[in-house]
Amino acid sequence: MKMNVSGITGASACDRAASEQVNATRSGRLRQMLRSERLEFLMEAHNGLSARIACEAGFDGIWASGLAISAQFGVRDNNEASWTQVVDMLEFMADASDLPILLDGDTGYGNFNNMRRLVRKLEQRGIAGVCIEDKQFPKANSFLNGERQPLADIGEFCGKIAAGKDTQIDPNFSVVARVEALIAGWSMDEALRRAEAYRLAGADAILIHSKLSKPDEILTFAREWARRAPLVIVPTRYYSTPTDVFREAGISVVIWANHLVRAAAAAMQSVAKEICQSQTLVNVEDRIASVEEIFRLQNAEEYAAAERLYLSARCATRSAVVLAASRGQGLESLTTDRPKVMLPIAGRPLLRWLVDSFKKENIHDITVVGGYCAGAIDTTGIRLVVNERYACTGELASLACALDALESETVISYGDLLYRSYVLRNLVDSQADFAVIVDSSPTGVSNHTVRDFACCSRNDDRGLFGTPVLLQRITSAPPAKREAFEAAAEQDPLQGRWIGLLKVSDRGLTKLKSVLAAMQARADFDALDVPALLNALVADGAAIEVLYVHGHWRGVNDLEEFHRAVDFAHEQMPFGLSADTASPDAGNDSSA
Ligand code: SPV
Ligand code: MG
Repeated sequence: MKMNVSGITGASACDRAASEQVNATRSGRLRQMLRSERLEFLMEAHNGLSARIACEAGFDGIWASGLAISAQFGVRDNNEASWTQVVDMLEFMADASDLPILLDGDTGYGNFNNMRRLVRKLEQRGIAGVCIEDKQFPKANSFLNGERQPLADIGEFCGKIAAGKDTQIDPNFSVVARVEALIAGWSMDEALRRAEAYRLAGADAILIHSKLSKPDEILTFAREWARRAPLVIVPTRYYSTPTDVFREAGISVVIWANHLVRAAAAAMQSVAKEICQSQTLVNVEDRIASVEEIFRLQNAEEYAAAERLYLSARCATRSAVVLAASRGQGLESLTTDRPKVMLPIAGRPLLRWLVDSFKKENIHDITVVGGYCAGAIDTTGIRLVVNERYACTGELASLACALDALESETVISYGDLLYRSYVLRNLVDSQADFAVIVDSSPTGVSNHTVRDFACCSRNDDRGLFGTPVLLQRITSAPPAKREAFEAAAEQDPLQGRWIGLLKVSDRGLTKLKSVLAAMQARADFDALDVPALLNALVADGAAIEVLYVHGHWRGVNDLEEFHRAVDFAHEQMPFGLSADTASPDAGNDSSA
């Protein structure tokens, strides 16, 4: 399957703009920029992040500046970074945006042979062109004692240009020849003589450089040159010149050569100083890019989309939703200031037991739907969403609040459950689109609570390799109708009790969402619970696999169940950790 960058949700405008120009190669676009009648601009970038920022700002091309790349490495612009280190950085830059990149290739990093190898490697990495300057290796930046720097022999430099042009495979790859005569204190005639020789040797454009604060010599050169080949300039020193002057002089491309690395340095200096002096982040937080903005620039959203597309079901991220909006009937004395899910059980809130059990099964994306006293829910390791209407709505309304979190295989769980670890493992291992845990033990069936009884296609034969069992319906009966309910159960025997755990596969999730959406249109939606959803799924043709357990879990629906859950939790403690020593408030459960 081929994944188009633009086909992924979250691809930035930068990616989209790039993919729309898919027919114009990067090298083709750079060549167009050099040849176009308009004045064009290249923006300096020095790593993947700055390349992306240049792209998002709207530039059509990038100058991979030698000064900026060496500076971001923390070394001097004297060929201290090796050429392969530069090329490695170019690869990140080319990946971060689809803009054409013109590499500031210094002197070509050696002689004609180094130039040949450089061009081959640049083409392999999708770089659109290289600019080489007529100095000697190792070069120094033009603004550092430029006049003391020896120029290359013209013949030797022409050979280097020709070697590059002969090596390129892509006809649009550009070699720009940079004339340093004016920097080194030579005459205008020498600059023009060199430029002409380089043009004849095959250069696609001439970069004429000047260190003056006025554009005079550049304008003289341009007039004398008379558009024999595209002219490129770097107005770092004569920056105050109105851009229209360059337009009128017939310049093809202006390079803004070092402004992103300088901007970054200024911002980093100021922020580092502020944090160091104030020993707090509070003064800088609002003045710097948010962490979310960094994620966006890294295209983190695309990763999430690709993960959904490519990770197999078994290793896909799994999520869990815990329905924990209720206070808990019959538990009022324990839940004056916290929801049921925060009741301490053997020293830990019920929710912690659940979260730990999920984490053991590699489920780290955990959404808890709170309601009653939601502010008292410990949000460590979970995402809390709140059903604001918890007081007058039921479980399905809470589940609907968490729908956004449902994107991959999901376990939906009541918030008042404790179970042995194998129970969740079996559920997660199920290959079915829907699976539920049903307790077939007598306590499960004849528990004094009266909801969530399961009618299944077969009894629990407690054999290891039974045929798959499917859920037929979940039944509840209010206490007042208990007898009638038991009578009904005799004719239509119940196989156990659904314990409140449901697993839904990626595929099942689509169905669940559509069934839930249909139920949301019902007038009685606010009163509906998860069993109603399970019944609606069955009615819609969903096969819900039943995984039987025989005890080994506890619900917490009233005081008596709460005490039994505490005992159960103590039994689950690791050997050697007695109930009394396992945690500071162990043993306080009944008084909590
Ligand atoms: C660079 O950006 O590295 C250049 C331009 O070569 S300049 O620094 O002006 O020489
Ligand atoms: Mg340079």
